[in-house]
Amino acid sequence: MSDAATPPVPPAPASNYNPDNITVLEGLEAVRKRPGMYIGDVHDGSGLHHLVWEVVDNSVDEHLAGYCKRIRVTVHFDGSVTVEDDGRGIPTGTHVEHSKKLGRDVSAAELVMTVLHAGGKFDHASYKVSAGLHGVGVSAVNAVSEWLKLEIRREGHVWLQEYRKGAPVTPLALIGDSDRTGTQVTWKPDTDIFTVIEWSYDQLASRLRELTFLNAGLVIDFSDERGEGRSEHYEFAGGIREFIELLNHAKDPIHPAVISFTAEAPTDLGASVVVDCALQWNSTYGEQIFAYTNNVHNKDGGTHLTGLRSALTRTLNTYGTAQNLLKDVKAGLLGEDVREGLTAVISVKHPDPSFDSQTKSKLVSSEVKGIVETGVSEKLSRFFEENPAVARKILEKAVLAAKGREAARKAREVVRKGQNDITTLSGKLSDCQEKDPAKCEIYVVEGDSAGGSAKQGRDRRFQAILPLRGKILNVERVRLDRMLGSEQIGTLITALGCGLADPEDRKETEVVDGVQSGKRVSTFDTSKLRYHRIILMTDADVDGSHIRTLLLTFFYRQLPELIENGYLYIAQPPLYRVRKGKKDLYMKDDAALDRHLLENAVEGIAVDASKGPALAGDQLIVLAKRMKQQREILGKLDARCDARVVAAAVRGAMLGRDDLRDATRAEEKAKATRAFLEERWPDFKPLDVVAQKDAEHGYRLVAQLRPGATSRATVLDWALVDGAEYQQVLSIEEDTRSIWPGPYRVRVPGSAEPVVIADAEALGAYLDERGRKGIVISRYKGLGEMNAEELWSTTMDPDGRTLLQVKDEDISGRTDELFSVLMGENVELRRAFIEQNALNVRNLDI
Ligand code: 0RA
Repeated sequence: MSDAATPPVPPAPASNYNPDNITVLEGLEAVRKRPGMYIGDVHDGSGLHHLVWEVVDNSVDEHLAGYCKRIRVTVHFDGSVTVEDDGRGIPTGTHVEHSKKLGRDVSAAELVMTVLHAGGKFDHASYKVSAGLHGVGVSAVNAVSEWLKLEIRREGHVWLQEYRKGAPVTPLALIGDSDRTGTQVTWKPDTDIFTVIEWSYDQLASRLRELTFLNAGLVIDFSDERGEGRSEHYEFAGGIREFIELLNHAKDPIHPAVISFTAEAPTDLGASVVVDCALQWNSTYGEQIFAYTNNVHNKDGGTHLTGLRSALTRTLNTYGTAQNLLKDVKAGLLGEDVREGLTAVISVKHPDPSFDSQTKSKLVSSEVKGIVETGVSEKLSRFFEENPAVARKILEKAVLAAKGREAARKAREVVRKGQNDITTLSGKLSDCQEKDPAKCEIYVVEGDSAGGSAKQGRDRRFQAILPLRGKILNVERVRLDRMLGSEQIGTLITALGCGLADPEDRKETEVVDGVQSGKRVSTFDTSKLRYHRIILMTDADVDGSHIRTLLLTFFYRQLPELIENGYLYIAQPPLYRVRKGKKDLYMKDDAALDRHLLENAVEGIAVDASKGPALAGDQLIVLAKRMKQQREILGKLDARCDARVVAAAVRGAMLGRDDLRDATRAEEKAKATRAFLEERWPDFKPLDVVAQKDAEHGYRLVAQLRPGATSRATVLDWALVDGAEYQQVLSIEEDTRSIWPGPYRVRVPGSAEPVVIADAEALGAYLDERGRKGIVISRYKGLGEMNAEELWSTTMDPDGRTLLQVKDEDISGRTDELFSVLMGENVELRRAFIEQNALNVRNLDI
């Protein structure tokens, strides 16, 4: 390629790069017109997160084809996302067939980015298993992006192409050399299409972790550059065995090693069906089985799950009978007995699976049941023969479960008989007058004193109060029969009125030979529920969050239907009271407090800039917020390159990414950066700031230190300057300079002389200080610190309160793990967790 002394310089972006690509882009126009059909709901976040899965799935396919080991996913602070892999890289060469059709040279890469479903078309052989959820391809992501950058490393070179709303705005240009290979896509979802761009860390993290488990050997790094910044490294050589270890890590396994096996069966479709299964029993009474087909979770199970269940029941009964371990259970073990305390994953790779619906929630390929059942029965029987001590423990557990089932049935009878007798609640429940459940609310309140204020403060027409004394029984650690005997839980169940579902009813109906025998049925009766808002109201301290977690555990484990129907809420008492003179204001969180402080800061003042209109009120707030954001981003970037160097490049040189593509411009910017550093931080004063050649990307600026000077890294490279964070710092700088440049004169009421402030940075600091003048902030610790009137107006009045609805999004991921850590038998883990979170109690919010 180009000579070493002159790095390649791609042409500057032109917005009309491709006048003749209308036909290709018609497909993408369809995606923009009906995004819901291609990527899902654009309002509730599901379509948004699908974008990541669509891109990541391509990288996972590259892994399944044997070429990609590592995937890196980064959420940037502005809502853009990067997915990078070390696969072969999308081919960059001209695609002959399409080029003929279009009458111009077009690369395979551009086709992948602009033609629906093109991703796999060029290379069928390596796409044995498609992980794609929707399978529309990266081009659909491109279509709904405000902008997208594609960077490919392949055959020694680095290529870059940029797009806007699906259309290329630059050609695929060779920009440097690299001995690595891979594909990197960065895009920003278009706000014309998505109403909210809010990435859920937990949703992304748990799915990426799951993908790593399901594909042994794959490594995924995830980082979130928003806020404080967080990151995860996922690498599980043991695959789903390690998944089981994690699911059980806060529990108490009854046998040390996870049992796992693989079975393979040929099909007439060419590729065979591969079954991976891992299981381990623990001392709890719950059951967790996750079923997957081609990396997609089938939340309603299907033929693989049915096969696994049959194999378990059959194998345990056969082995138990042969070993004379079932004398006490005459009728034999039921499925639920053998699955008590079981954690299992069944993962199937299938060349052509069928599902009951587009969401792939249930696998219906009938041949899979037999393949799984035979495979698991054979391997588990052999395992039992070879490990008789482990087999005996598992059988003993199942026998206890069968006996407990009988005891629980009796206990439930007792509760059933008593549950409709609301008179037993007198003295405990303060009921409301309204009888229509849709209009009724029940506040479940921690402790008698807060219960007293709530009783006085409530609107008794539709708000009921149920105070709970002390800590309720830890429902994770006790068996159903004992839990139902607890007074606190009994009172709660009676007050709700809907009873408890019989676990028998909650069992899934099964698919037999591809025929679904019926929908999930339950005699559990939500129509008897007496309140459609069940509101948990606990203190914002460690005890309060513990009690809240206990209650959530109870609902999550025993009454999940109430969560699924959206009946469960968490009250949000204010966190701060701001007192100014005699006036009190309440703030629900730090963001609200910050907003208030800013309003206080700008009250009554006006600021003259050296150019442009005078600033007051909201305009000042906007400026102050942007200055604060600029400071925060600089603080974060400090981890990658000394913030002083970054600030100097921005304020002293206005260094932009295109400057790094040109030797002369890079040199000039380096000088200006050095001059700013010398003047602003004379102590730091580097020896020099120079422009160096960068193999992969034009140039980079490097500050060279004096001997003895200390600093973090001092390299400003393409990745940093082209990144969302630096770009934001730069754009804030450009805006303030062009619209409201300093120095500033602040006019303060009652003072004749204005306060003169040199630059925007100092103005931000001045406003920060002014915001705290004359006010007293106190942080609430408990509900008991509020009187009835305060509690009503801040937390219970439907016109002024905020309620957090409890959602049940993530059964396989963090929610369940969190419950187990907090509620399980492992005291060490629990203590560590609570200590870790004590200073940050709101993290316990689920
Ligand atoms: C088409 C053909 C080949 C690879 C890819 C697409 C590919 C796409 C993506 C999207 C994200 N990461 C990706 N990695 C690869 C085959 C290339 C060859 O045969 O060398």
